[in-house]
Amino acid sequence: MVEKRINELVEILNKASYEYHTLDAPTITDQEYDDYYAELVKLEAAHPEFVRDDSPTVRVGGTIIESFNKIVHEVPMMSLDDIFNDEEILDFDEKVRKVVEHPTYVCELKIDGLSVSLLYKNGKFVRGATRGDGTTGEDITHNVKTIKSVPLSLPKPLDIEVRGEIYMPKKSFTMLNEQRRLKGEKEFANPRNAAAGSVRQLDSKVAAERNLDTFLYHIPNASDYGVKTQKEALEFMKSLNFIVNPNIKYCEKIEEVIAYIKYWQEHRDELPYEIDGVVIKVNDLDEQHKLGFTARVPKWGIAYKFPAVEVLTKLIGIEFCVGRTGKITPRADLAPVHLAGSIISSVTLHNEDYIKEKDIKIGDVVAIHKAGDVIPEVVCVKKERRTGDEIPFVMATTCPICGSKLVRKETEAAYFCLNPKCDARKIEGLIHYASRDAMYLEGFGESIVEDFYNKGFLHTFADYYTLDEHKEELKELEGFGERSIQKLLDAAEASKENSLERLLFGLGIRHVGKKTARILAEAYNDMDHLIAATYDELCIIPDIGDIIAKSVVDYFKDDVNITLITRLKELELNMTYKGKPKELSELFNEKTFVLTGTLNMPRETAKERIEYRGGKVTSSVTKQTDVVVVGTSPGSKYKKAQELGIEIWDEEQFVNNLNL
Ligand code: 3B8
Repeated sequence: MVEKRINELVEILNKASYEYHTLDAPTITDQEYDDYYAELVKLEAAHPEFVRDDSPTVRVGGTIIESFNKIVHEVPMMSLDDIFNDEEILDFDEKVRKVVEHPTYVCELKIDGLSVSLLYKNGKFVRGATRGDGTTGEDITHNVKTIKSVPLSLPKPLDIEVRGEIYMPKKSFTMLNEQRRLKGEKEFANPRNAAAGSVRQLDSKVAAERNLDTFLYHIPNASDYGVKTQKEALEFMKSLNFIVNPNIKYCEKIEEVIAYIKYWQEHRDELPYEIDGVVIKVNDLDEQHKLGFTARVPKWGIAYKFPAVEVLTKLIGIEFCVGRTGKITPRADLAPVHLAGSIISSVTLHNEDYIKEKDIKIGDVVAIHKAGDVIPEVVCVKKERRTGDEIPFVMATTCPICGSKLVRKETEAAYFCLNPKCDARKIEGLIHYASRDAMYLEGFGESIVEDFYNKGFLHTFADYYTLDEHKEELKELEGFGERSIQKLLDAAEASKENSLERLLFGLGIRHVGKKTARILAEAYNDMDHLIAATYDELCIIPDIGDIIAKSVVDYFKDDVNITLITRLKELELNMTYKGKPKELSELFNEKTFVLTGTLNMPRETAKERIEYRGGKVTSSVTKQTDVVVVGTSPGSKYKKAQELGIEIWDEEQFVNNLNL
């Protein structure tokens, strides 16, 4: 009885998971899925003897291995030769034609992930392995099992190996890095590294949380299954419930191949995952066989790599920027160049050591690159392009803004301006106070803050809350109207309600980052208690070391700071801790939103913000809707949401929830 029900549940859940993750066409609701799943968990716990290898409960991970076992690939797992331009495509075609009279090709997107081999015995998934050096790879079965689109059992009891790519979708990558940033962990440079890092985990729980996905593109012994072409191989894998990339193209002529490459080079940004080129394969397997392999690579396929997201430009000069802590950062001015969709005219050079290490001189031709969403940086100097007229870099000795002498701190590679009255430091401090992670004064961007500072409206944090005194003068400024000014005033007013940790972070106390601010707010609950805290007391708090403790005590010892805080209190800023906000993901991740009525925020922005946090926005209210965000004068959707008992947020609540 129980065994039968377990079998039934596994079948239902695996089918639902396939429809959801592979076909992107669910037939049951999340709630139904969760109910079946809960029933299965319960039965499995009571009857471990009936737990199936392909039970969806294995997807949550939990298997921890001690080290990676080596495996030997039955058929070597080769890579492809890279080519970079049209001429090389024609060369490839010509070489193929020497062996095959009328070749036809299949083009596939070249997914930027890591290669994986999946092995099935009698239709059951038995092993996942990395490519490694092509002969020997590593056993990553425990992690592969957590990837929801990898079938644990096939519709036919086959012995088969399939190969493809494991990758991390762009959205998952962005979310993962956002979480890591919040936790103060090192961010991944790009989705590829994030995916590689995830399958290299010994504990499969980590991989299970990473939202990895797959595309399969190769069957080593395809002809054993009656498959005659690469196109059929892809279709065959699809029929076995694997995810095959839908953007493949069968090409009769090499011109079509070239057109396909051109198309995807221009449209790659629209894909929800990263590609780094296009793979071209001779379609017919007999013809592939005739062409054979070199010692390293197949002769029947090739990888066209998109131009590296790297350009050359001239470094015109080096300027020094002053941060709010007084830290001086050298910045390169560049002759403006197009790079991965934007125009770059400057790039940070971090510090003196960085410049010396890369041997950067003014007037050099430098290579600039940008990986994914990451900030552009100098890859290297093209020394062969030097003329002898380049000017050596000399670190500034005085602050470019206030002229005070710079000090190099022993523990850091950076120089600092120690003048607390330095305009640059003050402006940076004001910008920081208003920033998203601090007090979040929406609308107060860098240039507005700087402008207001220079006009004399904004010198201390308290001035943000008395800007209405300058309303008439502000209206005179270019680009400001009644409405835009009111918005700024409203944003300042709204920020008064923020929980204590935002204020603590915004104040810019040395060594008090976002995480520390939260720890302090949680420990002391309100500002007055924190002000009264002693050094010894602070040191007892977990994660607060003596450097932070000293810095906090010093900050509150300074009368200037106490006067400021008293003033902020008079202005009715909240100075208490309002409790733990929910995790980002809980509120938005995988939730379906409907927006209705008029929102102050542009709809596109609202949509982007929801999607950025892992939610999606649909247009009509159904039982699948999780949250309806309601603006002013909402229509029938609001009514429907009420009828269906769906969670409803007004705009204020929405903004609060966004703003964690
Ligand atoms: C043979 C075929 C290597 C590959 C291949 O999207 C071989 O086909 C290979 F020896 O690496 N990254 C693809 C991708 C990669 C490969 C491939 N097809 N679509 C990819």
